[in-house]
Amino acid sequence: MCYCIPIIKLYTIINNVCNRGKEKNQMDYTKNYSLEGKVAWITGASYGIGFSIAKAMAEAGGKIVFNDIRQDLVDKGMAAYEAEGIQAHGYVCDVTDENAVNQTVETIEKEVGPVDILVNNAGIIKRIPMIEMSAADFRQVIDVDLNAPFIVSKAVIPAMIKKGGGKIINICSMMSEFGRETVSAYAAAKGGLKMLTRNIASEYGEYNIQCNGIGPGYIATPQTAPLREKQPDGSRHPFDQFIVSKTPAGRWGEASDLGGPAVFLASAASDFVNGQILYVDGGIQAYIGKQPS
Ligand code: NAP
Ligand code: GCO
Repeated sequence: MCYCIPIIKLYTIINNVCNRGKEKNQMDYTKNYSLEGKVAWITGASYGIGFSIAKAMAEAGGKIVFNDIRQDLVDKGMAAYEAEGIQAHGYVCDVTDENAVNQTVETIEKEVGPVDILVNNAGIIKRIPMIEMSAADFRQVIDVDLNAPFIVSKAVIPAMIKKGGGKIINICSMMSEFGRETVSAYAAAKGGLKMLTRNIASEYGEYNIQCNGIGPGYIATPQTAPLREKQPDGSRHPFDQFIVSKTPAGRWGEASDLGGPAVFLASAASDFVNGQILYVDGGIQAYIGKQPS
């Protein structure tokens, strides 16, 4: 009498039961990172870091909203999202204009739904030695990089309170911690943005709103293109060589490197994470740097 058939059957049954349990655990685990049905507004996300964060949030199930300062740029952004198979909602809005922001929030709430996840991504930099920088230029950087995250966060928090919670992610910077030549306004803004992040976390945590920051290291986007430009003799920009030598990962970051950390901070998986700045910098802040050869 061959006993192998019942043994194989028994093994198959036990195997299925164990795998079902594993699949269920996997399902539960990924559920925590899902943004299914959440409205995510990533400011200034026609391209660059904002676009990559939006793409990752769409892949996690989020409904994507973005804005830019001109209709032609919004149209370009919409086409870029469509090319990725993402049905985004794009609006013309200068994030430094409080009336425009409040109007845009009203329109988003009507057309898409209340904002569940806000990513204050829009930002500019002006690289000018401080004593040569005009007060107007300094103010403009502070306006976009610090005042705007205040304005937009203030506009979306009431609906988040009403809804029982929300997520705010401020795109900070290594310059939230360090200075360097020519970026005084930017460092002041990003340092302030770190503390605004901590204050929103402190003031609105009781409403189940988590406010955290992401501090990208040096990322290859249009904003840092001048720091990576080839020299007239075809050699790499000195700053490019400097950054790569200071980064244990030995490379510039890609905008896509920020997608996963952003989805984590936007999801239920980070519901007890509040007021933190998550640095995504390839290890640059941990590293004293390689001895020059
Ligand atoms: P980027 O390529 O220059 O893109 C910035 C985006 O912000 C653009 O879409 C821009 O739109 C938009 N924007 C600027 N001012 C705006 C305003 N007043 N209203 C609405 N949108 C506005 O920059 P990025 O490298 O992707 O950086 C995105 C964020 O990450 C910024 O906050 C930046 O400070 C931060 N960051 C970047 C790095 C890096 O290495 N790249 C590192 C750390 C932090 P327009 O095209 O219309 O100007
Ligand atoms: C610069 C760069 C940096 C990066 C980024 C680093 O001129 O030093 O633009 O500021 O953009 O903010 O985290």
